[in-house]
Amino acid sequence: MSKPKRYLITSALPYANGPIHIGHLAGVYVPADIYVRYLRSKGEDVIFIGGSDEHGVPITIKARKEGVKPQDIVDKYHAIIKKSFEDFGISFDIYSRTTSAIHHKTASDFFRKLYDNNRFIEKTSEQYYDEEAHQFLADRYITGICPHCGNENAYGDQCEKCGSTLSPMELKNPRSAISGNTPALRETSHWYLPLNEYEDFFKEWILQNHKEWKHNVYGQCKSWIDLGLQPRAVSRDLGWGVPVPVEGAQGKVLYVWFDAPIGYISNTIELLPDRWEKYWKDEETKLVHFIGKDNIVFHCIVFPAMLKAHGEYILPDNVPANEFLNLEGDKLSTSRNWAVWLHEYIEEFEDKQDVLRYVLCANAPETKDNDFTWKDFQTRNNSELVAVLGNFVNRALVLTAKYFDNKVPPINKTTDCDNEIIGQISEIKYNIEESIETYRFREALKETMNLARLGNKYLADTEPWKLAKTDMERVSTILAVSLQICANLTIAIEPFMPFTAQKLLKMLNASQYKWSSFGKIDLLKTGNNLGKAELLFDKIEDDVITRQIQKLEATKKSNAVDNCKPNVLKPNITFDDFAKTDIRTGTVTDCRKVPKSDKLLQFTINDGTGQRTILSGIAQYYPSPETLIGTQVCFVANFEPRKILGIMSEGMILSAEDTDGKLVLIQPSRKVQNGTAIG
Ligand code: B3M
Ligand code: ZN
Repeated sequence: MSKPKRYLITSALPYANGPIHIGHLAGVYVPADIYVRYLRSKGEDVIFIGGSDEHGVPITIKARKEGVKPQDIVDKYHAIIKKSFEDFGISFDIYSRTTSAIHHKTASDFFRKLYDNNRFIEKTSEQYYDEEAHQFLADRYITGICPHCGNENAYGDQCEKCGSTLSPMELKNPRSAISGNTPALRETSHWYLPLNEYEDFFKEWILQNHKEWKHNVYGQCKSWIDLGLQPRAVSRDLGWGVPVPVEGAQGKVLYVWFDAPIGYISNTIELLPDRWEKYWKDEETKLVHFIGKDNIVFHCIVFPAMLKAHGEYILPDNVPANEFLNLEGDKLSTSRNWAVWLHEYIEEFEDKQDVLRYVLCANAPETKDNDFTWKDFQTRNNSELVAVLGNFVNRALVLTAKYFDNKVPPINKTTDCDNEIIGQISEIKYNIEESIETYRFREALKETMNLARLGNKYLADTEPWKLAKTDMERVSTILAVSLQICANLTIAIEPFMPFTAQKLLKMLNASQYKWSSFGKIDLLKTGNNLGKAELLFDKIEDDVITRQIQKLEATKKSNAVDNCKPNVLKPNITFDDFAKTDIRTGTVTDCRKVPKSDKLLQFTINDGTGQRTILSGIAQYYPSPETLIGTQVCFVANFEPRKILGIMSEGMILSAEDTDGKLVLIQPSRKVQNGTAIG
């Protein structure tokens, strides 16, 4: 398209059924944020839309498991996710949610318009119904035997054991996950978007006119189109979502993938109630969706078909979807807790948001799946951020403090070497622009670091510390040019590392520059005082990395144990079997971390007859163990004593594991005598 008048940038709305991790950041939010910050720096008219996706079956399943309402689940995770984005500087203009009243109205009106214009087809089919729970069962709510591998606990949409995609009708011996009963088949009718009618349009719009889209995106679209597009149901029988605004459609809601992308529109309306249409309905707006590869079909085919069916909206100019990020060689997984959670990272690496942003961008899964390893994280921090960027800035500032009383010296004696360096700044600027504008953020970041490399090389070649004895005019020029490179760096790094850019600006005693100033060497005024030089980055030591790796190893071990645990109830036992276990109550008289262990707490328990020591592997869930002193716990008193890390543990404290794998102590609901038998 010719130069756009304005930009509308969206990033996938994460499901509010869990916190977010590095995979989300690397795949979607860091690239989107880089793009947006760059456009803002260029003075473009841009809005950045985000929000939580709060409908859909997984949220209802989680709520049911936890015995709470779906609204409680989304309230909890929306807040956690929103905070993570703020912590990492993802600069949304709005971060809203699909349970908002504006969204319900927008999605409902959108459906109604398509309905009124006969854009849907209505079809009746048989679906499983739970007669005890009085509801139709979403695919995930039906379990049964996988026809391919015999797994007894396959879901109606997928077998997690062999990975096959299933439909509920294929399951042998289907059961309702709600009541456990065999479901009945009942007729139900739904509305379908006839994607098949748009096939010619997609052939032209994507296959002909968007050959510039990333290979992975274009390739996925092409294979969908080549396979032939099918009508897609846009409603579901479910009690959680946007109600279908049609008479007689009680108990039906819009399918989550119908309402969620409309969330981009709703959130724009919420942000700009009077001006939102300019962004969505004017051909001179450039709309870009940042997403992960699993969302490609919805953003390139389903949502555009919806927008086209509506008729008033523009279509995306690009959908630069990324591939997936793995962690230490394994697929990131929420259910297996195989992730680096952002809310945990920020606690453990306070003020190192930019280090993670940097590593995730430098290693972004732009063209293929990529791996995040803690070793690589450490290396990139120590030998790139500290040794290249931090080192250059520090040398320029420290030398200026030493020779020029911390004031910007004049450029008064240039040589070819200076001029060549100055020329290269503009070249780097051009390379960064070209890369960002074609969504090659890794390349852009590499070029940005080249600016710091250039600075280091310049100082190494000219050696101002040696010239200080003989030629202060040269020293003045070299340090002035170096400081101007630092000022240029604040512009270059801002999209990638906004916190560091601010820190550096403060050290230079300057305020933020626009992109148009990039390449100039008079950004800092001669004679101006600089601020205090601090280190931009600190070295990350081995023990910090070892601790993170150990944490993952512990996860791996506990996953292996979980996998061995049968999914079904254990065989019956007699009362005599049970009576062998001596479970009692006791009061915690002391509780502390076991040195050199991340997992273990050492309890001292008053068991009614005296004090006993018991170790329990729950340290990570009770970060302030001293608060447990005075509370009562339940423990197995006749558990064979054993020595762990040199400490004799005399029993086992009872705890339960909740759905996200966290352990919680079992405690009497009111105080009872110490040593009381449980049974
Ligand atoms: N919530 C899926 C996901 O988080 C979905 C994206 C919606 S974007 C409109 O990957
Ligand atoms: Zn299977």
